[in-house]
Amino acid sequence: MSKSQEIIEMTEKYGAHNYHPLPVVISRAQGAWVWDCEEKKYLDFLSAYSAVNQGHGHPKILQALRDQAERVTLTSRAFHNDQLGPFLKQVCELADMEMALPMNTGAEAVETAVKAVRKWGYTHKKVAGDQAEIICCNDNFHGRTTTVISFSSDEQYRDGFGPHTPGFKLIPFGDAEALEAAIGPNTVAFLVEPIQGEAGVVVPPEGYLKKVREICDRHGVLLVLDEIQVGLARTGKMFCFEHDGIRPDMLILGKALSGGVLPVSMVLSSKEVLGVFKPGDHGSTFGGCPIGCAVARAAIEVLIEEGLVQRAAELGAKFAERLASLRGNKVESVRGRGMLLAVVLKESAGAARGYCEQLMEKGLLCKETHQNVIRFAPPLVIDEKDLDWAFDRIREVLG
Ligand code: IF1
Repeated sequence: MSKSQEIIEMTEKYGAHNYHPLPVVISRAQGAWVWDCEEKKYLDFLSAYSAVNQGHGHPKILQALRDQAERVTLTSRAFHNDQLGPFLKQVCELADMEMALPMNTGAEAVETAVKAVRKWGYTHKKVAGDQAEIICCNDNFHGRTTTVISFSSDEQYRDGFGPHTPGFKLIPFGDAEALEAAIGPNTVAFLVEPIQGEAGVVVPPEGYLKKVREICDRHGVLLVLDEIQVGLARTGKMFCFEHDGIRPDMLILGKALSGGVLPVSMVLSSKEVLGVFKPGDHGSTFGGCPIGCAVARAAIEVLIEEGLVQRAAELGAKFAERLASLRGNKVESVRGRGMLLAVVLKESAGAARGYCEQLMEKGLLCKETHQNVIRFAPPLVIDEKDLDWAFDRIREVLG
């Protein structure tokens, strides 16, 4: 039995079966490439769901990790540490926000956002106790905690995990009129992904966020954008909302904030909104830890120094055009923005999973989402010639 096979069996035997991964065991990685236990090499076309925008094993980020590991890794927030202040300042300036609150995983940051807008609703909008309502979209993905799945529209994510947290209302994604109709006196926020990732890289109609911004303003509703997957250069802008020329009231970041090295997430907003948290209201043992902050500071510098925003825009536009040329027997359409792309398969083509397995055999790692969509999201540092190589493999399988 191969080492990889042995590891897969061990993982299946001792691990809960909450995933169905492709049968590849990654043991090391560099840039856009990963190697399995038998030293077979694969091109990473998922980037850990856009967490590894800066590429695997980035030397600058790893150096920050090593340096900080030697100094101090964790202090808790009972004391200050010398990495947190500079990190908060850097991200606030990057996003042009007044205040930030660091957490670890994306779902925790979404939970933090929910708590902040609810409390803002009670203290500033004068909503009656426990009546605050948050509007979200069908087919959203914001994480896996019990409150976050309470506003999922996906039965698999919700069923069997109740009782669910009340206070959420769902509307169709991309429909500004539906938002206006759903807003009531107790609505405190609209939480939305600028592009729905898990739903299958669904880009809303042109002008959607502009209309949403205007509606939220008119009703005194906070616009909260979950940019955990689409933020930080992935779509060809530092933040996806820049495509629409608007600004959110609250921004949620995660994944690539640490370049995929440690779980670092964050909620950014105004002093008015994040100011609702008083000492003791909220926290996290690891949130804002010096090692996370040091790594994230380096990860953000890499995005800027290496021009990864521009790179995502240019390489993404080219690659999208090439993918579009594959439309035909199997490929129905191509969608996405920057380097967050997806091909939608025709119903007659069969399940996306099988194509991901074929691509894996050829050395290209992609992941299906739902039955008929394959997402393409390589690290933004990928070489152009590696993109050419990937395209040839994709054409062999989907052309
Ligand atoms: C898994 C999906 C992607 C996210 C947005 C919050 C979170 C996520 C927009 C929560 C996380 C991850 C979770 C991961 C797979 C991946 C995913 F397929 F599940 F939906 F990317 F599309 N908001 N997305 O995309 O962040 O708590 O995980 O740090 O296996 O569940 P987290």
